[in-house]
Amino acid sequence: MESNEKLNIEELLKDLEAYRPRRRGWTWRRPAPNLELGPFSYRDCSEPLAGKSAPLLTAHYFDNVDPQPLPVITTEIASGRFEDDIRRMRMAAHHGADHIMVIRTAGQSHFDGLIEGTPQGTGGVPITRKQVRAQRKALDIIEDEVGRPINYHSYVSGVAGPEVAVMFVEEGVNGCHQDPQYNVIYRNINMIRSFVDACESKKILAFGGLAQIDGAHNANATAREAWKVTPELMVQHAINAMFSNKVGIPKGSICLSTVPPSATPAPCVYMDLPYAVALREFFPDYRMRAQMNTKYIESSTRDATVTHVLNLLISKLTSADIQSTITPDEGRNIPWHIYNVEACDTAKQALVGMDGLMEMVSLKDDGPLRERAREIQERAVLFMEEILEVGGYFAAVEAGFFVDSGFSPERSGDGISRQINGGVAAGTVVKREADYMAPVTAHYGYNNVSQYNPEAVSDPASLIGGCTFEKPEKIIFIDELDETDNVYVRMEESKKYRREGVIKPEMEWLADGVVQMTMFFPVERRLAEAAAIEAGKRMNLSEVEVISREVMQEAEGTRVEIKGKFPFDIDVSSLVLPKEPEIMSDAELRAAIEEKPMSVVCGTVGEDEHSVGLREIIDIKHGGIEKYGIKVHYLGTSVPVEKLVDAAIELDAEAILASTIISHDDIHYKNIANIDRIAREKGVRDKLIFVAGGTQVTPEIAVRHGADAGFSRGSKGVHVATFLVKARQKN
Ligand code: Z97
Repeated sequence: MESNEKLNIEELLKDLEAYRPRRRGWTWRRPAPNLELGPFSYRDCSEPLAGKSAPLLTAHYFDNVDPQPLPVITTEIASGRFEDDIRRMRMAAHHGADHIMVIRTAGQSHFDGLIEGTPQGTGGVPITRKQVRAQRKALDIIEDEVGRPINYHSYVSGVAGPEVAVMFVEEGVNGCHQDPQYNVIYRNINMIRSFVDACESKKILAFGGLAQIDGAHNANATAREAWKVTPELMVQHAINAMFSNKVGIPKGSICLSTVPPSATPAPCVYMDLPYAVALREFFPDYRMRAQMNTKYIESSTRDATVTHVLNLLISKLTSADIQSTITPDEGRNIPWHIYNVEACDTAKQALVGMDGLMEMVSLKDDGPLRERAREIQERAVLFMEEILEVGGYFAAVEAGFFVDSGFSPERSGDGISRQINGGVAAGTVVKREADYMAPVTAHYGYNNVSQYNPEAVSDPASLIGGCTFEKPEKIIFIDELDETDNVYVRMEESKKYRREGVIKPEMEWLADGVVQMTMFFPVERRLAEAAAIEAGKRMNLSEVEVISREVMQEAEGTRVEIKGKFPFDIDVSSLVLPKEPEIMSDAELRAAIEEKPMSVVCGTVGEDEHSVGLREIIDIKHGGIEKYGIKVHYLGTSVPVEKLVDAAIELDAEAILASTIISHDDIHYKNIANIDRIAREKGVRDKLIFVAGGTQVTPEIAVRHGADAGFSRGSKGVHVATFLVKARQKN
């Protein structure tokens, strides 16, 4: 696929029935120590992308290098419409994401079985086979484009967990959240059922080579005072990590969350770093996934970004293996394309910016860091001992041990309690019948195959000629079940925006019309919010809502951000595009001047004391033409036009740059014409390049009056330098 070509979703959905994933299992980035890219050396980056990507904004100053940090970078995309999320996945991949999590608040765990088709979710995407297959297929195309494998991820939760796990392995999903404690605590699914199901799920995930992310960090997001649950986080991790490993998932595929339990104005690094260090120390062979703070978060992107960067500092100091990037989106609850992309860039920028940090600093082996880490570990051990004292995990859950906001062993009594015999699907775990048989690959425990054929014990699926893991053609693909709620119906509604050269602004769904605006009103918050909504309505926006506000000063004013829907279509063919100014690269310009030096004379002509505009065009400090090695003779302001021409002759300059700001009686154009005339009279016009500039100068009119080029408002040194070098080449 060419990078200037759109992903064709209709095409993608064709022949899905026959689509098979290319591989199973998770992929880590490959380290590239001592990487040389452009003018720089990097110490802890990964292999650069082999294909297309979107480098950081400032990369154009540095040969457009696009170093990729070592951790896998996650982005969470699940807007409710998987067909639109696919486009966002491509954007995110170009900005450095190689772990795409389809995980939000759809409440998949409330579904009691596998669902089919592509119904639209609210605040998330229902995980169906078709949706998963279409996205994996799209990611296969995207990974070819960026030149790096992309991990696709969702979650194995709820009563249908094992079925979902099977479907994930069949469909080439590469990672998932799987933690029975999540079912128990947050979804009140019966604990016995959850743990039995988890055995089966984990066995399947182990077979498929998926990376598993624990659910412990949810305690942090739920507890009233999140920083106090750090001992419990370790306990929850210990339970799920050891359980998973015993079932067969290798330690290196089990990812624990170094979740930051606090945010500024708390002294958050002082509080969060010991937790991350404690976790690393306790679980040395496991992988660390740096989840971000999602609890103490506001709807300001600035605020969320600073929080994210502080989280990234912890990641750097503790060598996180996977880096999450959810904060700005989750905090604002506006899961929009731009925030996924921005957060991926934030992670890339911060991690690359901290490249090599650990060669210069190290974590102290004594002092508060180790003491605090040790304290969390000790409290975690005590917690575990208490669990044993009350009779084990299930009893401890009943007793409300978990998500209690006390700093264990203190307890506040506000923990979440669930009953051993209660919850969704209680009493559904039954003893296997005597003739039970499970002729499948990857099954937990006894499958009674020998009773049917002793030779099939090592390959139970051979009894049925292979299961869907070996024989994907046995998978039954159900396209759509709901005639009114499916991808085709939705795509029909937005058809014209896909084909007919009509566009609309968009934040998450094609042609959703959503725009965001920032404004400031010199009044207090409530008034400012009301005024912002009124302003939005008068700008023809519908469904106007305030999404963020920040008081600058109670009496002096408030910053308000609104969203609303723009009601018009824009016909692309009706748009007139201004000509793009020609720009040579800095290196090209420097090389051209080095090869053949150039000197110019310049000044503001006539009775005109303006100097700033011309200074900006020439001065090295502001990216003026001096920067490229052009020698500039600046004659000052109110320079008589004749003097400018004489100076050019005397100094053997190649060009005249005349700045002319005052425009009454068209004096600016008259002066341009005068310079041209005098140069002709003196017989030097052919040898000189003559450039005129000023805020009121229209380039075409300047040329009509005798200049070789005119430069108006917005012109920069690089535009003038490019013109000079090209004009000289022509001469
Ligand atoms: C993260 N931002 O990066 P339901 N299982 C586990 C979970 O943690 C979750 C679900 C299932 C977060 C992810 C919150 N976590 C968002 C262990 C969700 C999803 O089907 O929506 O009930 O569960 O980890």
